[in-house]
Amino acid sequence: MSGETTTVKSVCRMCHGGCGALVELTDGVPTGISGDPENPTSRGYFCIKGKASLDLVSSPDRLRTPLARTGPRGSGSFKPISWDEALDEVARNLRRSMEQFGSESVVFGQGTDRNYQEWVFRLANAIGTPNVVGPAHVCFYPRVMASILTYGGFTFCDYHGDPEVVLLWGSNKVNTHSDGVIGVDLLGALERGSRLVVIDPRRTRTAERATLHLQLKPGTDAALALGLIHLLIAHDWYDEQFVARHTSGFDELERHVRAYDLSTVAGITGLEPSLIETAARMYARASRACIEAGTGVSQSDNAFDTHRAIAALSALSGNLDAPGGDVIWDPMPIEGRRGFPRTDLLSEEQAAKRIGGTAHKVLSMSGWVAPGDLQEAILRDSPYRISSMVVFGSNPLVSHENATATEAALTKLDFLAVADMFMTPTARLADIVLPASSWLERDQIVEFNSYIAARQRVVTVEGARSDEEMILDLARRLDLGHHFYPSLEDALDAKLSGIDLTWQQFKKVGHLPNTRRYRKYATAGFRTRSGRVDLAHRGLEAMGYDAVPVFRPPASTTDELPFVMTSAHNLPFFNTEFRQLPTTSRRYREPHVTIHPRSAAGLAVADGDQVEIYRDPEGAGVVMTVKVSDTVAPDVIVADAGWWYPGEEDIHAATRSSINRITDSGRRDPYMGSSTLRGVPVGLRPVVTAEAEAEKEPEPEETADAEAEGGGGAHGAHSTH
Ligand SMILES: Nc1nc2c(c(=O)[nH]1)N[C@H]1C(S)=C(S)[C@@H](COP(=O)(O)OP(=O)(O)OC[C@H]3O[C@@H](n4cnc5c(=O)[nH]c(N)nc54)[C@H](O)[C@@H]3O)O[C@H]1N2
Ligand SMILES: Nc1nc2c(c(=O)[nH]1)N[C@H]1C(S)=C(S)[C@@H](COP(=O)(O)OP(=O)(O)OC[C@H]3O[C@@H](n4cnc5c(=O)[nH]c(N)nc54)[C@H](O)[C@@H]3O)O[C@H]1N2
Ligand code: SF4
Ligand SMILES: [Mo]
Repeated sequence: MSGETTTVKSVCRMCHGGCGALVELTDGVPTGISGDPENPTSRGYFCIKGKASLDLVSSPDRLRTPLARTGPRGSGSFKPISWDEALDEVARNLRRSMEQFGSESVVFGQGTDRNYQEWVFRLANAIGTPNVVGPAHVCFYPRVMASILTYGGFTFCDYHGDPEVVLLWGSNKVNTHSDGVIGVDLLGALERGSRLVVIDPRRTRTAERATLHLQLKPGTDAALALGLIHLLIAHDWYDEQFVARHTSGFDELERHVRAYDLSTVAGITGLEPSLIETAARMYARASRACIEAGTGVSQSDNAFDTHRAIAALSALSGNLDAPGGDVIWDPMPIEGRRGFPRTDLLSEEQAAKRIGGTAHKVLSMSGWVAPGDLQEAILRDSPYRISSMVVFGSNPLVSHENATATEAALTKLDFLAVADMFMTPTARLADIVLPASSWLERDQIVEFNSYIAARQRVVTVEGARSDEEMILDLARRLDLGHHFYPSLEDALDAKLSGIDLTWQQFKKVGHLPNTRRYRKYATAGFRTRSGRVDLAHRGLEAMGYDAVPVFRPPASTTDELPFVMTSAHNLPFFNTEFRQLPTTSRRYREPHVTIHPRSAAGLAVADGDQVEIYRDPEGAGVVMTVKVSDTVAPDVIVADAGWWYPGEEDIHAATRSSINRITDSGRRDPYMGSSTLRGVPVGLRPVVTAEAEAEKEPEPEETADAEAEGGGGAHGAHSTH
């Protein structure tokens, strides 16, 4: 040991953010990690999850060998096998399913995007199955498809163009970033004077910094969006020239939103009329304004139309593709998300067989299957038998709605393989478990709208492989190698050929910015069929949908289910991840449900008590720890999503606090199949056991959430006892 220290630059992937990372190695072993001050996007920023990265490499829980099931499904009995044996077994089962029941009987599962998603789609297309299931329906795609159908592209807030006003709508980007460290850009814009309007049923730390906080009732966003459109038109606050030249369907939308007058919208959303009007004026009168909409909007049966109404607002206010507004970026000339999946390999006949294709047509256009549709298909063998599934980087037993149906469906499959870094509850159900490498162990091109970057392998964990390598190997075993590349490096070279760099050269460059161009429509029009912004959409109408976005009221509370439950993503975790890492779970050991002081008093519960959240008063609920806080309204509760206990071997014990045990796909968005995960009527009952009494620990002074959002007030509300 020489004690020699080196530093390698890479790009963090503990969330979607992609912060520049400096990894310090001593004798080849990672000993430190920090933000890269030279990274032009993140400029040195690094959060608690980024700092936890090295735990991934050292964690005793990391899977380091492929496993084959030896006991009944879910029993957790596995034996170690070699990579060759494991991949042979996966390939053998996929072949068997394809031969017996057709290619469509093979399904791929993919979680939230991890920069290899396009590989999974390419494998599916090469095999000839149209079925890739994932959380797209409640994550990014309601927003993506609403923008694409309305104005032919996807927009991002142009923070560098200094928006005067930013609408943070069902999104808390300061905590969640995504797509290129948006939180850092947002904070920069605020420092330079942008004013913030937050639309969120929860008073987040970000909301406390806002000029206006519209604390609406969960699930009423579409009514608010239509009401804002109404105000813009009624007050002549819209960009008439833009509307005349570049939109279609204005009159139809105008007639439709007349029903959403100020007092109606105030009644639906629970907001003061004057607050709505002030927000409308502030947004519309600003010369530059953008909207950052998130999963607060996407996780409901009104997801797509709410995003469509928000897209219309951007157009009406004249901020579309304008400086400081909502800008459509041209893709960079690399073979990335668009080209790499090779949709041309999937025949029209096979594409038409996509599960949920007739029920949720717009989601299907994006290539995804909604979990609810897949659960039904598997359990009913309808429209055809689903036989095998390979899951890459997803934990559906915790992340998909309706855990009971998910478990039944996964258990019914003839064959299930799961690629993951850890033994998750989903992996416990698998026949074959494939140990995946972490971001520190990978060569990968990170593709964002505003730049591409090189994530380079820093360290090797013996036994683990990247998903890309697994897919290359599987393709070869299925005689589909000719649709892929001889090696990962060949694939990376091919992806970069459009910018005339090899992977080895790009690693040295590290980061390449995209060029931003405004108002491209002035010469080229919008990339819609009409060439305009479709405020009323004839294509959707022809598919049997409403031409204009509509408001669907959320389910009402009842005497038995008096609370509206919503959720948010936590700062120290990433969806269902990192519950086993010391750095992230040190201070945040249990799932919390935030309850207003008055409601807590009514239930006779205080900070640190356990409550059960239920949908069925007779049935089992989900157990969480109470956090009493007036950051929510008395009839609203906010439950942590994605919770499971890595220490528990039994699947049900491990998922006892997973909120998706009580969500379902009963109320779904007609376009996207989005399930209602936010805005769910629930009941609460205290859990009183002697054990709970004895185990009750004092609440930590500062939660990790408080650390992130800057300390002070919001979550420090005192117990009512
Ligand atoms: N009730 C409720 N449900 C929700 C949400 C909510 O807010 N409320 N949020 C929804 C949203 S937006 C999303 S995106 C989904 C997330 O759903 P998922 O994507 O299923 O969940 P994750 O926890 O992000 O990732 C799952 C697994 O990927 C593994 N993993 C990480 N990196 C890699 C890798 O490189 N390769 C492989 N093979 N495995 C890897 C992790 O160890 C983890 O077990 O959940 C959705 N579900
Ligand atoms: N730290 C961290 N970062 C993450 C993730 C994570 O788990 N942790 N997950 C990643 C993923 S997969 C995604 S999709 C993104 C999501 O990123 P965001 O869209 O920012 O997601 P959330 O923080 O879950 O939700 C945003 C806000 O919606 C609010 N909300 C809840 N219900 C409603 C409602 O009915 N209406 C409105 N208007 N707001 C509502 C919540 O209170 C919350 O503050 O974050 C990504 N980044
Ligand atoms: S914000 Fe995301 S990318 Fe940046 S350091 Fe944190 S986890 Fe890593
Ligand atoms: Mo997501």
